[in-house]
Amino acid sequence: MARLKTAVLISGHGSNLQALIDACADPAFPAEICLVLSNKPGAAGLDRAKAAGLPIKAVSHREFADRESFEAAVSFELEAAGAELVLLAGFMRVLTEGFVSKWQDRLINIHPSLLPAFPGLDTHARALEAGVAQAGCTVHFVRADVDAGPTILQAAVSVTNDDTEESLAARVLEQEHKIYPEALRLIADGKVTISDGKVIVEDA
Ligand code: 4DW
Ligand code: GAR
Repeated sequence: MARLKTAVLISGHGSNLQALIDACADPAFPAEICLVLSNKPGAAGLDRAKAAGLPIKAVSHREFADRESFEAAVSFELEAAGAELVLLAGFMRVLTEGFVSKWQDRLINIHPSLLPAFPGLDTHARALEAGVAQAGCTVHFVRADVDAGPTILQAAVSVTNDDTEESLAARVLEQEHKIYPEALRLIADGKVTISDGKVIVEDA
């Protein structure tokens, strides 16, 4: 069967991208990466993609007058690459309603907290400050409201007494690297549907 053509949007380090690259390296995996696009031309993730022999594009938001024209350029590249699904992996530009509706239900993000807890930045510091016993990460469909949208998968990690922001972030990131490829597999296998604003995962 044809593999689902997936584009990955990044801004930085790209460790989640690497997990996705590693998963897609298995010819039996139901998705393939057709493009890695960064809004930051120097993003380390672009080197990871290049090393894996994947098509890359840098579309610097700084070269556009407004978000809409930046997003039009991003959509152009996604369509040229034949993307059927778009994964945000540490992509740091807010996407407006126009882009989100164009890619409605084909646009996914990973966030380093158990949403709806701790949306936004500095999630680990805020989780520690709040004294939660469980932290984690969420793969979700993207909506115009940031860090909102139907949840596809979550993984929890226990917070320990001696956790720091760094130690907690590292344990959560390990889980991110598991659930993002897992979510991609479920989507590519056609096992993820949205009903009444909530995700239904077949066989889950
Ligand atoms: C996210 C939310 C806000 C900013 C950056 C990232 C989370 C993931 C995400 C990226 N783009 C998105 C989402 C999302 O969940 N929903 C939508 N689009 N619609 C953020 O505030 N970024 C600012 C810039 C930061 C920078 O360039 O370093 C910004 O002004 O866009
Ligand atoms: C990841 O922890 C991801 O969940 C987070 O940025 C990091 C990117 O790391 N995303 C957000 O905070 C979105 N709001 P990576 O570049 O190594 O994949």
